[in-house]
Amino acid sequence: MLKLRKHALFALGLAASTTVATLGVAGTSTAATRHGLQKGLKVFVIPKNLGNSYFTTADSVKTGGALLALKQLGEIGQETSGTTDTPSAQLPVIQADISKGANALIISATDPTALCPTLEAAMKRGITVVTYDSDAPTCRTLFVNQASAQAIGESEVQILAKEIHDTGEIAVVSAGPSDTNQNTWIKWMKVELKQYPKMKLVSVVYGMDETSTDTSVTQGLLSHYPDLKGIIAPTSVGLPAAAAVIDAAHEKGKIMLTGLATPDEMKKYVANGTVPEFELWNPADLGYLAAYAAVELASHAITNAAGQSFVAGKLGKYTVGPDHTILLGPPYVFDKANVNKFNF
Ligand code: RAM
Repeated sequence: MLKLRKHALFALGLAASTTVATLGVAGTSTAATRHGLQKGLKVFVIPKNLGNSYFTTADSVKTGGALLALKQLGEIGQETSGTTDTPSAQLPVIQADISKGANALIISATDPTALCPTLEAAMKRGITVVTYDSDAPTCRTLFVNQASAQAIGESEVQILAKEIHDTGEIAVVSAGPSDTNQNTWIKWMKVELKQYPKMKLVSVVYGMDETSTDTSVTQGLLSHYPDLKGIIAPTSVGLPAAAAVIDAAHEKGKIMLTGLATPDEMKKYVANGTVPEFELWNPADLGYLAAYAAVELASHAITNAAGQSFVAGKLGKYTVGPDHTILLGPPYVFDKANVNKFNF
């Protein structure tokens, strides 16, 4: 079993981000000249859907995300997507971005395969395809992974197990049914659950990263499973929505909850005990790193082969690992003692 650790360095990195970012700007432009990164590239950042604050943080200039890195590198960056977490909403946007002359696409995939014919055609035309947050493993140049999927799946189960004393019925409130990231984490949760024979996963429901759907599927779980003891919501929209339902139903303490979400959305639920612990990574760093990787690849400064490395501005040096993947870092556990130190 993976041991849960709190990563002091991560916290330090966030606290120090303003200073480091300032230094990073100067370092970046030098690196750009030295390594011959192209400027003026058209780069589209395509989250699963628009209006999700996790992606706003990952992508925006003001949060230090993907569009800031693109601006610093002299590229033309734009965030585009559909309004629902589905491949049918995301696909036409990707196709439109390609027609607009994209040099690179940075995508959080709503499906591991449905986007592939379009993405493969794009790569044949020389467009760099980088996935971030959620992968399409067979049809991209590189995946920028926020944290090991195995570590996320295992640690989510471990947190809930601690809260319900390893016993009882549990459910998962996920995002879209074909989202690669949530489905991979759930796969690892199921593996980890084998270590907890008294915990039974009774249902996986899909809230579509929409507060209203997350709310109704969580209410549905409460009425269908009167003995439910715990919920894991590995989605930043689902976890606060599920927490609000548990609060309103006065199930606090009877049904324990954990998952993945941004600290700002969870502070009140950590303070009132509804969600004692949850996890995430730094979404802005994820977007920033993905943007650097896309520009490095589109400029042919690196290839996607294991061992290739580059300096991602303020974040420092990253190296391509196995399966054409770059790893941002370990997941971070938030609780009462640390959650108020974060502002995103
Ligand atoms: C939602 C999205 C995203 C996921 C986070 C934790 O914002 O589903 O893909 O990584 O939650």
